[in-house]
Amino acid sequence: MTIDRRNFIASSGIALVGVTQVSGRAAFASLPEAPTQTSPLMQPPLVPKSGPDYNPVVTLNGWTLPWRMNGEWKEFHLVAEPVVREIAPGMKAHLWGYNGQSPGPTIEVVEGDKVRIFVTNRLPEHTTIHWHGQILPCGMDGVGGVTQPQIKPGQTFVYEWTIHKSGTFMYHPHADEMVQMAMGMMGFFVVHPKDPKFMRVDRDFVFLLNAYDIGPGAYVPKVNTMLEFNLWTWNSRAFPGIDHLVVAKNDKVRIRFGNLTMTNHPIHMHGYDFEVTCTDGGWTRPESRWPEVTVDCAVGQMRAFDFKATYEGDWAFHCHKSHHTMNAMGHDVKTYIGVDTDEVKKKIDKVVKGYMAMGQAGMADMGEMEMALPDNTLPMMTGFGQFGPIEMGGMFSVVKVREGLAAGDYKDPGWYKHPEGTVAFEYKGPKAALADPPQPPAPSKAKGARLQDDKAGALQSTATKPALEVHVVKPGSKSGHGYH
Ligand SMILES: [Cu+2]
Repeated sequence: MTIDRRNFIASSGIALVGVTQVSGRAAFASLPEAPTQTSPLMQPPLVPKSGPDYNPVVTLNGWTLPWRMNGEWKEFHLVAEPVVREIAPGMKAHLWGYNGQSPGPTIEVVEGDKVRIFVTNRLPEHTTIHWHGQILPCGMDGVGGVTQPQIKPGQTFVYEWTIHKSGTFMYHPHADEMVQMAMGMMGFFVVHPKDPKFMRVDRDFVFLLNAYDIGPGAYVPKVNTMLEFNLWTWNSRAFPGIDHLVVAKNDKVRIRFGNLTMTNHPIHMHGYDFEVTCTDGGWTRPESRWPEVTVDCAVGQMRAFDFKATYEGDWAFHCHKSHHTMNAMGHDVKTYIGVDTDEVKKKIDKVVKGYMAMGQAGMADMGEMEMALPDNTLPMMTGFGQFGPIEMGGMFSVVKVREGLAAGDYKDPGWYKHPEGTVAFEYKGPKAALADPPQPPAPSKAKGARLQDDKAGALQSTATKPALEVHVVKPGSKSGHGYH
């Protein structure tokens, strides 16, 4: 069936706006195609085939939304819908997103473009889209109740505006926000400068910082969580599922990110200093820039930094909050440093088979152990590099700088081959006499261990004289660790 303009506008809920007031409100013969993406892996950048030239961005573990030209309008079609997202190999989450993925596809346009974005709602509840950072007519701002009615399930709304400025933006719902963002609804929005030479780089990576609270073995995020998130992700992926950032030596590189979690993230890159060149407010003035190796990205902010890839290597790139570089299990583990857990293990093993006392000498052993986990659960820290376990999770990746990569080659080049004599090494000469390090005070004489756990509760009555407190580590137990 062909939809004429009158029917279309009425059915899409924008009948209240006078048609003559909006010059671009042309007749729509049909909705643009709404491509979907099933792969959680990085898709090749979308090189522009017409219009102004620009270097397209690369979305970590994501993709760019194709568009069609309709007269002078660039038309996109976003579909808000339930999706299944692989957070990392071994764990899938049932989220809400756009066009088959969470986050939704990256939208790329050029300063001065006339943009028309169709938004179809296939969620079980209403939604809207807010175009974070864009200068646009107030009625296109996407705030449910304030600038438009909510988009009900089954409805399609149309957003139209002329793109005023280039820069780094995002989109997200402004309807039932806590739930919809906790479920993964968000996407990146990049506007390239009209002048192809302005601030041009060779490689331009984008991702959104997001977080989930998904219990071990579960598939759906707890949407009422305010601070106690247990999965810290970039584009809904946790290490080791996050793409490496592959760049050629001497490339001009930009990394852009936006924060839609409920806490700040100090994003740190090894091996380089960089300068923040863009925020969601626009390009920073050159005289306002200074060198950094860590840039904090507050909630609802976006940052882009630039550097020249002078130094070859595998450079760690991560959030500097160390509990944001671990996955769900780590949040329930207590401190055992300096505790002799052998006796306790024997006792607990009678109640909880296979109980492991972890962390007597720190927790590094968890990076390597093959622990039995519930289905659909990521280990707390994991991943192997060329020198052993990486002991990371969450918001962690590696910037791989290599000589001689072709432009547009984003394939993983493997681990860096260090030139001889440039890797830290073990000293094997004579040992120095060192004083014994101080020890924490020994616990008072133990006759038994006090066990703190529902299942171990029965044991507690038989155990006498509590001496050391042991928490049985099992999936699903919840221990608060305060504000993030
Ligand atoms: Cu963080």
